[in-house]
Amino acid sequence: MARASRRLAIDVAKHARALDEAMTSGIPLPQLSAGEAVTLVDAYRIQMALVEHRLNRQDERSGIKLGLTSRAKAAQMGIAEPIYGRLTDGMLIDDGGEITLSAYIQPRVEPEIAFLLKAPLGGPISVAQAMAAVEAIAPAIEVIDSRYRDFKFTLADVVADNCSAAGYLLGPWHRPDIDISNLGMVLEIDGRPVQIGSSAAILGHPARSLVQAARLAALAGDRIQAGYIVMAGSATAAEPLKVGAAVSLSVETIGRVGFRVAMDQQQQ
Ligand code: 0L1
Ligand code: MG
Repeated sequence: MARASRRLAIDVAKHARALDEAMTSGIPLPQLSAGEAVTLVDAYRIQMALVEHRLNRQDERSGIKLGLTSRAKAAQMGIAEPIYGRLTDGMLIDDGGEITLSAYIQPRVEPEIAFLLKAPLGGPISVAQAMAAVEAIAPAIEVIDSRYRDFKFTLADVVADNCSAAGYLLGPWHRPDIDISNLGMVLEIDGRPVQIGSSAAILGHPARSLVQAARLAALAGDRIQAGYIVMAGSATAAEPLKVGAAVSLSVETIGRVGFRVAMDQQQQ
């Protein structure tokens, strides 16, 4: 007689704790999926529990991020599916500020567009409905960092690791009626362009990231609230960060945002 195959329930708290410890200790982990089968539903449950650790250390929720929303990112990471992560205020880096590499494991930067929401988002919505919920738009940089060794992961691994979320910067805010469908984006390190792209590379239009976010929120067990920041995802492949680097992003029409990596890597 065929035996019904039963999957053992995954230990969500254990995996969330391990990922949180990897972040705080700076010691990366082997992939979760190497040890056991992890579904996407499991992965979003681990992500939620992982972010609870930050919230228990006094962070507050500030928004969400979409990842893997451009072909360049999908090709770089070998995963072609938009993913949903959670942002907290402790991840915010001041525009013009400085970070230390010792606070991260293997950080990279990505050129993005950010939205500030004035209304909640959820369910199946159109681009026009998504844009009606937007208060403002800004050029933005995301700092990503994988808690897995060598930045190697499956879709479920990276979702569990909160989509590699580590930091984000916001440039000047603008009214949302600016046409953001095809804005030139230049990421510079030490004054040299290292990634050049267009906002059109973000799912064809960055507002489509809002539509995807609204769709994925239920799967992620999350609610997208008014007042949230939404990072739309990178227009290009990510660039690794080095000691002393000056990083800036210029987005046509909407301006610049940037920061510096400290020379002295002692954590402040
Ligand atoms: O924000 C992103 O597009 C990255 C999502 C996770 C994949 C990665 O770490 O590169
Ligand atoms: Mg990103």
